[in-house]
Amino acid sequence: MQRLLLSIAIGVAVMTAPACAADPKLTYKSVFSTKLPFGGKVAEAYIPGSFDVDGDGAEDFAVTGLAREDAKNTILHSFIVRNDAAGKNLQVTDLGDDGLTRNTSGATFFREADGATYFVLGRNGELFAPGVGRNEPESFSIFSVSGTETGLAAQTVFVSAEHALTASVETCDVDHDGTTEILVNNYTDYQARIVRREDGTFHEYPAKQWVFMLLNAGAHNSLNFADVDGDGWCDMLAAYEVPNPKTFGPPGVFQSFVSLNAGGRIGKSPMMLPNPAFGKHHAGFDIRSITVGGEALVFLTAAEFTGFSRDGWNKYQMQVFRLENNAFVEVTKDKLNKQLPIDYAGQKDIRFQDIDNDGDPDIYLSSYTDEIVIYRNKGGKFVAETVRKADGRRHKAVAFLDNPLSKCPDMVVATPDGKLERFECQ
Ligand SMILES: [Ca+2]
Ligand SMILES: [Ca+2]
Ligand SMILES: [Ca+2]
Ligand SMILES: [Ca+2]
Repeated sequence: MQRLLLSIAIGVAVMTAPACAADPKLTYKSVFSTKLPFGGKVAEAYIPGSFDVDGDGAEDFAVTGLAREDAKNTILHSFIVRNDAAGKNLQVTDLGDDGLTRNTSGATFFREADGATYFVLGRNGELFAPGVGRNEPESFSIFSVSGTETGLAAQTVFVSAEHALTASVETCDVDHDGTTEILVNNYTDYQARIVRREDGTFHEYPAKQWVFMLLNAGAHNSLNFADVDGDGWCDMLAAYEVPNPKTFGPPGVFQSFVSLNAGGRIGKSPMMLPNPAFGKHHAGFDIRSITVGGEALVFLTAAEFTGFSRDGWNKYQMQVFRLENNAFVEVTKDKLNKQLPIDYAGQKDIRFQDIDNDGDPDIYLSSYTDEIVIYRNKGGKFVAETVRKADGRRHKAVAFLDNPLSKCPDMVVATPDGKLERFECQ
């Protein structure tokens, strides 16, 4: 009898073990797809921002594209899309002429204290070489966005008269006065600007009133805000793409740094990130920061530079740093279980979001690789997991969108053939 009970106990243990697995792999089911009217030949699609515009709990998002390399006159439409929580639907709103772009490296949503919600779209006309595409829309636009019964509505409230290659747009209330500062950075004149709403209209200022920056050393492909030291004020993170912008020659000194906010102004003294993984010739792309378990971490994608061509960037990888005694220490091997195969790194490639709904931030790392892979946060270590196998399309544009009716965030994918597909978490 004793042996029989033991057998039953073992049998139960074996049978229940798989069902009790703490964190089964995420699975997604395709529930809807639609064709986007880009109006031109698209080489890549991007999802550069997400935000719950209409306040129904389901995150909405933006879609832009990169025009095909062999179609110099092609400009593309940009869209904001309502992610309908209850239905199997995606409602697409075209941003019209003020959203036309050949490429974009930066876009973001933000909401002011009075509830007004805006979408800022950087419109970058460059086509892989300096000076090309300068006759195309080259600006940035701000749209007032809101929810309606049929989707989202967008109205242009500002178009910059400056003509510069917009490298990024990021937002933060830098000085805590209740008004959001929009930091617009560009490739051509290296003078970043701040745009902010005052008395109901938007005004442009030199960024120096809010941000001391190293402006002349190179193009900041990535400037971001995050509170790295936990004092409640947003700090600035920067990663250089090419430190010699005038010649577009090989980078000489890699610079990637964090500047802390001191009483409403981003400080003068940058805290450099060490970069032991590369030699002299390399560059930083995206740089982001989150706090995990009370510990501030900075994530950087970087690559080695071997020549100014499309094949000139190699050894893409993500590095992780921790702030210790006012200095950054690389902790990549402690925080990532492996390097994902990044073919190309660009803006907004590192995104933090709780993708598996366990309360801890996970990471989606965008790339040109075919699979869709996330890093799941397992006790502070980020472990790679493939959530969609290769299907022959390059998945640059992927977003995980909070949806109160789903088990975990929806996955939305925009593909270079102009399709937009929504997947539900099972
Ligand atoms: Ca919504
Ligand atoms: Ca402010
Ligand atoms: Ca801070
Ligand atoms: Ca999580």
